[in-house]
Amino acid sequence: MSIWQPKEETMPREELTKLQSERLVAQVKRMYEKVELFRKRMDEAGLKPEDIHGVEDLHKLPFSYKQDLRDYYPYGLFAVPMKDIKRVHASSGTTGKQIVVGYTDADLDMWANCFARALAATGADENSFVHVGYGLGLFTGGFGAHDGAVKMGATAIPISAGNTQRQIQTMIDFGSTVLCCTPSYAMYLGESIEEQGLTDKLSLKAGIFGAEPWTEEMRRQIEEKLRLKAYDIYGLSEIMGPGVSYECEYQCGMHVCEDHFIPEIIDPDTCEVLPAGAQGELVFTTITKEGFPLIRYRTRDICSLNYEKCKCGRTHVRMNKPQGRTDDMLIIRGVNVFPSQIEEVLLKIGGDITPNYQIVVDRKNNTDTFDVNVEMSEQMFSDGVRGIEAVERRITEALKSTLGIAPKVNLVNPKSITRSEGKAKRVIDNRKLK
Ligand code: DLL
Repeated sequence: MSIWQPKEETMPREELTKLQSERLVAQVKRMYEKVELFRKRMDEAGLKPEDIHGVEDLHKLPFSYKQDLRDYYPYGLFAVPMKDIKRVHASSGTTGKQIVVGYTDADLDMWANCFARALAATGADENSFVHVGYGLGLFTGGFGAHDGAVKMGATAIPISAGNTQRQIQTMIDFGSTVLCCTPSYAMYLGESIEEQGLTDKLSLKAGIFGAEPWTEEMRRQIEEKLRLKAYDIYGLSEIMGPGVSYECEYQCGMHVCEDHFIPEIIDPDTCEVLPAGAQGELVFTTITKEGFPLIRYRTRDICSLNYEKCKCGRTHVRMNKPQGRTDDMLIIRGVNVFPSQIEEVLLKIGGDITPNYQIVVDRKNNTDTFDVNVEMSEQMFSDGVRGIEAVERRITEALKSTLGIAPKVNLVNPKSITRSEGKAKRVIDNRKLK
């Protein structure tokens, strides 16, 4: 597979650390001058830009949080005049006010190159047809993938998300070779294509899927249904959107574009920086962004970093698949539950059930109720739904042994759980309303 920017992506670690240090020092200085909140936090910590000499001083710098973006909504954290901001994106998230981020020309160019790195890592080149099935709009997914495809010189197909039938027709007629969308939508497309017997008509070689957590088992199923190799890609609006990190052909973690973003793993409770390999909260510092730079941004994503050499030749550190978010974790009857644990169990069971599920949590008589609704397979449905209770019991047992508590499992009809073309909504927590 080719490497899009070999000089940057294979830079020896020593050189990379030097580059990061220079960029960090300059970024801190610029932000101290231009961003009021950052200056205030530095002053409160008794720090001056001159105290930061390189990456070895990173841990001294103050953290930043999603709440900061809400407090300074919409443009209060931008570090350049608005005339230099060429595009804004926004993320609504699942709770709270939307957040806004802005990019200069140089930022957009950097982002396009990062996504092109991810494309090149799948074997894509100027002869590829890149089907952009992420939403094109304020969400960063669509434009990130589109600009990356254009930067590479491939043919971009900016179809955006939604209208499954049109997606399938376009994919077949236009000869899409790389599919970019969320893994849950890829699964949905795969199911629909399989049902219509159109699998043979596809020209797909690779898929670049991200924006939500997904398991290895889901990867296997998507690969089987769409006959492609599925790659993971990670990003978040606050830092850049898709392409902050991406998988290479060895698929053993996602290479972080370390010439632009410095990752750290911290203990979310004590805020202490953890050693390489330890699992904790991912924190990012942008070191080249002009429009909306961030220092030590708390992503809330839980993962670990691997600095070992990768067989692909890239020297950039790999982060493993985020295992969930510190704010995604449900506490049900005192037990920590991550939606990804449930997905893993359902995928392992397979057979009569699909991995389409929704968790519904509520509180009745001061006790948490915990339901997991799972769609049965078309096969089971057409067989007349025999043995439904036995299957529900089997799932309950499997979930209980993984989670430590037993949910009430309800098998529901195929395709009855609402799907969105974007991210899947896996959790309904009605306790928050009470
Ligand atoms: O989801 C950016 C993106 C678009 C990434 C397309 C990849 C592909 P946000 O909407 O701001 O941005 O959501 C960011 O989504 O903090 C993670 O919790 C989650 N996330 C993103 N990629 C992955 C992934 C985009 N590959 C939040 N695996 C992040 C697991 C992911 N979680």
